[in-house]
Parts: sequence; structure tokens; C-alpha cells
Amino acid sequence: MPKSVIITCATTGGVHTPTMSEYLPITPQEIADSSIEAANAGASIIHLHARNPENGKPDPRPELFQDFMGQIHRQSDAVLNVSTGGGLGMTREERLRAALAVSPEMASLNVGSMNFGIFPMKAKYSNWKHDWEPAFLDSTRDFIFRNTFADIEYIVKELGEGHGTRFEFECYDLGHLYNLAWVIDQGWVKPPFLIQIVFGVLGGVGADLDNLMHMHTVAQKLFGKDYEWSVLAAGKNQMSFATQAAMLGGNVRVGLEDSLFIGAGEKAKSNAEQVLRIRSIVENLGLKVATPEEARARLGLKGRDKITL
Ligand code: KMH
Ligand code: ZN
Repeated sequence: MPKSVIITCATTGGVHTPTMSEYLPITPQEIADSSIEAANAGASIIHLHARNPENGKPDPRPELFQDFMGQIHRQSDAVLNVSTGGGLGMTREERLRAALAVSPEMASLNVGSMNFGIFPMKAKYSNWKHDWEPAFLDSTRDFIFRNTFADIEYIVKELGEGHGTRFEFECYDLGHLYNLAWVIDQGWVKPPFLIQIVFGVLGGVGADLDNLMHMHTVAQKLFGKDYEWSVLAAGKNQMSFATQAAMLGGNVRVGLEDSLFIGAGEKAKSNAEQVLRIRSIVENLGLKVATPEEARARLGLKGRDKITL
């Protein structure tokens, strides 16, 4: 009997900017509504970032997270997963503020430093809604997404040991799997692990099916039975890579953080639209979609009553 497929939905992120899509949720109310709709559509995990309600810039303030997380928590039983990647350029302390304040069941943990180039998107847009957007995109020409071993140790100790939060380990390249294996060897984190293999970020591994197969093979060797794996691909490869992961027995992540589209040149009108699309693919493959309770059991989460909202 194949395992059910855990769908994570990353509803806004800190990469896309307001000019790129009118459907990107920005305010706490928009993020709450869009996340609840995605949960109702079949996402059992909601991966969350916050934005400044006035200008849409990625924003680390815990009160923004508390606002939308409180609403999602009251209106769905989805697992709430707080980003510690934050917005490109935030300090380590800023990136951790919200998660430390709400003590979530899950948080992301990026397990390697890398280039993270989103500057090529700048050429596709004009008539910016906000002045900060083109400068923000441009700044990533000379930007290192910092996730050193010291950063990783700080996060697993403060948040993992301190709050019982479990991690969505974001692996953007082969070496990140080995970084994670080393972290596990230190005894800092315990199984089961959720490994999110990320394709198509400029600076990480490319969205090539051979890479997916190889990273899955290596993850299997390094983590054996101790892990669940999931795939996200940025941009146009989002649905095909999620489909491939489901076919290989993995889990999937979709959402407007990772792609603003639902088809070639066609913008997704909501996060739920992407969730419903992958859900229908998964079900047409003869697989079931995991409920939040199934996700909690498989990932060993502490429970929705143990978060501070
Ligand atoms: N933006 C994604 C490619 C995080 O929030 O920690 C990866 C991500 C990072 O979700
Ligand atoms: Zn994220």
C-alpha cells in the first residue's frame, strides 16, 4: 500500500514581489485567507513568510505571523510551518524571531550557504508597484544566502531543542544532503526528517530529472528509513517535478512562493488552484493525499496544541 502524499503549500514566500502577480497574498488577512483556502483544498502543511502590509516587502515581525497564524490555526487543522529563511538579506536573529515567538510544529531550515539569484526576473517586469522591488532583485547579483554550520547549529538548538519544533530541511544541492547528514551525526536532530529537495533556484541544482533521481538516490543512502522526502521546483517546473516526486513515492510542495503560474504563461489565481492541480494529479495516479493528522504522525510533530498563538 503506497503512503499518502503530503502536500505542503508555501503561500507567499520572500522571493516574488507584488508587481509580479496581483494574486500574491501580502497582508495578514490575505495570507490567512489564501492559506485556509489552500488547506481546504488539500494542503496538510502551510509554509509561511510575512510581508509588510503596506509595501509587500518580506518582513520578520512576529506580530504579523501571529495575526495570520492565529486565523489559520482557528479555521483549519493544517500544520503551520514558519520559514527561518525569511527574506533575502535578513539577519540570523531576524530570520528566527517569528518562529521563536510562536513555537511552531515545523520550521524551515536551509542547510547550506549558496548564491540565490533572483535578479534575472527583473528584466521581465516594468511599472513597479513599489520602489524597493527592482533594487531588491538586483541586490541578489552580489548576495550569499548564508546558512553556515554555525547558523544551522544555532537554529536547531534554539528552535529544535528549545521549542520541540521539527524542520523542513531545505536542500538545494547535493552537498546540502551531506551537510544535513553531518548535522544528524552530531545528534542535534532526531528522526523522522522531512527533506525538501529544491530544484531550479539560480545558485542551486538545476531542474533536470537526472538530478531529482540522483538526489533521491543519495538521500536514500544517507537517511535510509529515517526520513520523508518532498520536492519543490521553482517556476515552470513546479508541477512536473511535484508529479515526478509523487510517482517515486515522495511528497510535494506547491504554492505561490515557488511559482506564480498554473500553466505556460498563465498566472495562478490562488494558492488553492495549485494545490487542487497537484491533488488531482496525485489522485489520478491512484495515490491518496495525506491529512494533517497523517502528516503529524509521519513527521513526529509535537501537536497543534503545543504552539504559542
Ligand atoms: N524559497 C524557497 C526556494 C525558506 O523559507 O526557508 C525556499 C524556502 C526557504 O522556502
Ligand atoms: Zn520559504
